[in-house]
Amino acid sequence: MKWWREARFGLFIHWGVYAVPAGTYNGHQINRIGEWIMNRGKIPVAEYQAFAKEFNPVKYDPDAWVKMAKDAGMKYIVITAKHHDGFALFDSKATKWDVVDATPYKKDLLKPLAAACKKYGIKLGFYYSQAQDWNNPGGAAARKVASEGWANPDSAAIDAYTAAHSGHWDPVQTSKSMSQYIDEVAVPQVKELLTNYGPIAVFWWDTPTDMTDEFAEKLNSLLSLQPNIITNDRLKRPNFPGDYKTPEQRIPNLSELDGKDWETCMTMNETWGYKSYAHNWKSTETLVRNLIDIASKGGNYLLNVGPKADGTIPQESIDRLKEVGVWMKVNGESIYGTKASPLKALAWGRCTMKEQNGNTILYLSVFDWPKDGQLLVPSNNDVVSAKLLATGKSLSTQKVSEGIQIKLPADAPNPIASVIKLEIKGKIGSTPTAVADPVGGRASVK
Ligand code: FHN
Repeated sequence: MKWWREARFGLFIHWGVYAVPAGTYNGHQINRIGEWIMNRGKIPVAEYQAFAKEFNPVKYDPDAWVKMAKDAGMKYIVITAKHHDGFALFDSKATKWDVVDATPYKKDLLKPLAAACKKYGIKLGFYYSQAQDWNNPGGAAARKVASEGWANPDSAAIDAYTAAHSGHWDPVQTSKSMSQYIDEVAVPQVKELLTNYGPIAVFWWDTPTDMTDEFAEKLNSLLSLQPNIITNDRLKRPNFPGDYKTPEQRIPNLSELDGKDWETCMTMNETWGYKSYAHNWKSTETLVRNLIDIASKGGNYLLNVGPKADGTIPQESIDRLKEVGVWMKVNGESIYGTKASPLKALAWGRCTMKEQNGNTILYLSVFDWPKDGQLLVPSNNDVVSAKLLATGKSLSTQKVSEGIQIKLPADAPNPIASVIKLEIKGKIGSTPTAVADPVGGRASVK
């Protein structure tokens, strides 16, 4: 887990055939996340598979994708090798429902991505939907009420069918058993992913619908093909906890953390897979502050992009990642290899920590620049040095009864977050009265 704990920031990529309908089916905008369009829209298997004929990512540039992640300050990438629609982004011998056999593109998408990751020193992880698979017969389908997808006049009949067929809506889906699906599709595909793409750093399971411990063990045992691999906690609960927990679309409160490793995965807009009309983008300020907030609590941030069917990433995502990279270039040392804040909640921002040569380095990310130019840090320790990362300029400090007071310049170097590197003697001692948390639970998610 060492590299992962130091990395703190990764790129999630949700990409597949769902990028073709991009949220619209038969003229209806289908509600909720884009990669679920087949299930939410109750699209028959043959109709959905026809979308693959239009999946032709001729503009796919894995080198540029990986460079984009690296420039944003990300250290690893996790891509949907296969999502719930069962479509494999790789050349799979286990099924024809893959990019090579079912699309005009006909080329493995993961091979060149693995090569680019190697070139740029970025770790590669595979997301794999081990249980849900709506196209390969026998795969599971989480049951969703039809009318939630769109005002389908046939909703009542469809719902009766899905209730009687464990969530499935097309007879083809249940033409094999789940046990057959596990043995004939999931096991061979996981083997392919663990043998054909060089070193794989992370295996990211998702939604253990209808999984059994027996199925899970068949998949889990394959991980020995990559002895250094780490996995998340979504293979099958509770007996396969993996290496880290995965809060989704939210940053946990301090009270929820239990000492286990964790990673918050999050979208930049309101969907993982591309939807042409999803424009509710988080600001760069939110993204940077989320990353800082997560690091201050000892977690990782896995931030998603949803590429289009032509292989391009939405410009809004590219722009934001570029801006996050600008902040990371100056302030990255306050994120990488840091530990959770030893201080209680801080009114003006967040704190991360490193322990070095018996001393403690506190990285103080100031969100709300104090109007009186004085930053109060609730620590009794003696100060070794204090400086602004943005300018390298030393700052004067003074010990007061409530802690250490740092004198700041009048203006914040960065309105999103300005970082002060404060080195103090020894380990953090008793913390005098901590300042109340104005964010209220500090669970800023948006
Ligand atoms: O159902 C999926 C969803 O489509 C998406 O992949 C997210 C990412 O964490 N995981 C599942 C929901 O928890």
